[in-house]
Amino acid sequence: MLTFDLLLIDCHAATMTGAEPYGAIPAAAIGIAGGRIVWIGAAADLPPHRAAATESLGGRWVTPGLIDCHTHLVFGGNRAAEFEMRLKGATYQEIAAAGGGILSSVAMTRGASEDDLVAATSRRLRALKRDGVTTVEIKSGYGLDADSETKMLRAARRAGAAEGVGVVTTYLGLHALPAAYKGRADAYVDHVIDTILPRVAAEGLADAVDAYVEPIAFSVAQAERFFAAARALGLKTKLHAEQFSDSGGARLAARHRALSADHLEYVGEDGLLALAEAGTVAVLLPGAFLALRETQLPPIERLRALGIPMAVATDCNPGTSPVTSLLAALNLACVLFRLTPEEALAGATCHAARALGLGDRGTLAAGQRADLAVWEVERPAELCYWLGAPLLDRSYVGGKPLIQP
Ligand code: DI6
Ligand code: FE
Repeated sequence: MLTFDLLLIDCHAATMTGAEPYGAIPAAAIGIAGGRIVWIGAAADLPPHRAAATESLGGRWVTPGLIDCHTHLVFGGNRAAEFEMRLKGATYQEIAAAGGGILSSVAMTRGASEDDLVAATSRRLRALKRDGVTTVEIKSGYGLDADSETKMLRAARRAGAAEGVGVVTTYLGLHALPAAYKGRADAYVDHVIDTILPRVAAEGLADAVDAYVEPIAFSVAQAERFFAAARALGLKTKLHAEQFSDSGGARLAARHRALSADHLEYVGEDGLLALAEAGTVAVLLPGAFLALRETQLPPIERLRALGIPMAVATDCNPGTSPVTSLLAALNLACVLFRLTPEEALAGATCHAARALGLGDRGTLAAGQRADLAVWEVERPAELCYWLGAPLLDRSYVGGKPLIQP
C-alpha cells in the first residue's frame, strides 16, 4: 500500500521524459510523499494507496517546475538610459568601451545595500514565479571586488529563501574589468584567483563560476586560469561564449567539462564538435538576441544534428536582456530561433536542470523533487505560443504550494 502526503488527480502530465511527445501522460495522477514524486502514471493504473490529501487539477496540464538556468537577477538600478542611447544608434560595445555598460551597473550595485539588493531581486523572482519557475540560477558579476561580489551572492541566496524558490548561485568572476585595473587585466585575474574566489569558496556562496569571454571582456587564456583555480576548489564551470565573436570560448568550456556554454550565436564547427564531445549544454538566450537586435542566429540545426542539449533561459540582466519572463523567452526561442515548442519546453526543464548539474528536478518521474507547475492550457505548445499570457494556475516546490490558484 502506497501512502501519499498529496495526490494530484484529474490532470495531464508533460513529464519531459520518455518517448512520447513532451513525455505526455494523459489522464494522469501524481503521488507525492516527503517532498518527492513517489508515483506518476495513468490514473487508471494507480495502485492501492492512502492519501492524506487529494487535489483535483480540473483537467489542467502539469509540467516540471520551470528552471531559469542563466540569470543576473541581482543588480542595483537599471540601464534604461543606455537603452535610449542604443535606440539612437550607439552599439552595446561602444557604450561599454566608453565606461558605461556593465561598469555602470557595477557602480549602482556597489552603492546598493544588501537589503536593497534582496528587495529588488525578490521582486524579479516574483515575476519569474508567476511563470511557473521553481528554480533559478543567479550570477554575481556586478560587484568586481570581494565585498561586493559576496554581497551579491548572499543577496541571491536570501532572495531565494524569502521567495521559496530554489536558487543556484554562480560567481561570475570575470565579467568586466574594474576601472581601477584599467590596462592591467591579468593583474585583475590574479586578484580574482588569489583573493575573491577563495573567499567565495570558503564562505560557501557559489555552486559554480562563470566568465565572459569576448574581445570586450576577457581572453580564453584568462578564463582558463580562472577555471583551473575554481575547479581546484571543487566549483563547477559555465561560460558566456561566442555571443559577439568566435573567440574559442566553446572549446574552452568543453576542455573544462563545463556544465554549459551560453549564447553561442557565433560558435564555429570546431566549438560545436567540442561541446558535443564534452556533453556540455548549449544555453540559448533569445532575450539578449532580441534586445541587441542581433541578426546572427545560433546554429540550431547543427546543435540538433550533434545532439547537444539546448536549454533556454532569460539571461535577465540590466544591459542586454531586461527580461523577467521565462515563458517569453520560450516564445522567443521558437519565433526567433525556430525551436519547436517541445524543444523550448525541454530547454526550461530537463536540459536546464542539466545546465545546472541538478539531477533531482526538471522531469516528472518517481524519485524527483515534487517541483511542479500547473497550467491553464489545453496543450503544452500553448506555453510557447502565447506571449505575456497569465497561464500559470498554481505551482509546488518540494510538494508544498508555491503559487496558489
Ligand atoms: N550576459 C552578460 O553577462 C553580458 N551579456 C550577457 O548576455 C552583459 C550584461 C550587461 O550588459 O550587464
Ligand atoms: Fe548573461
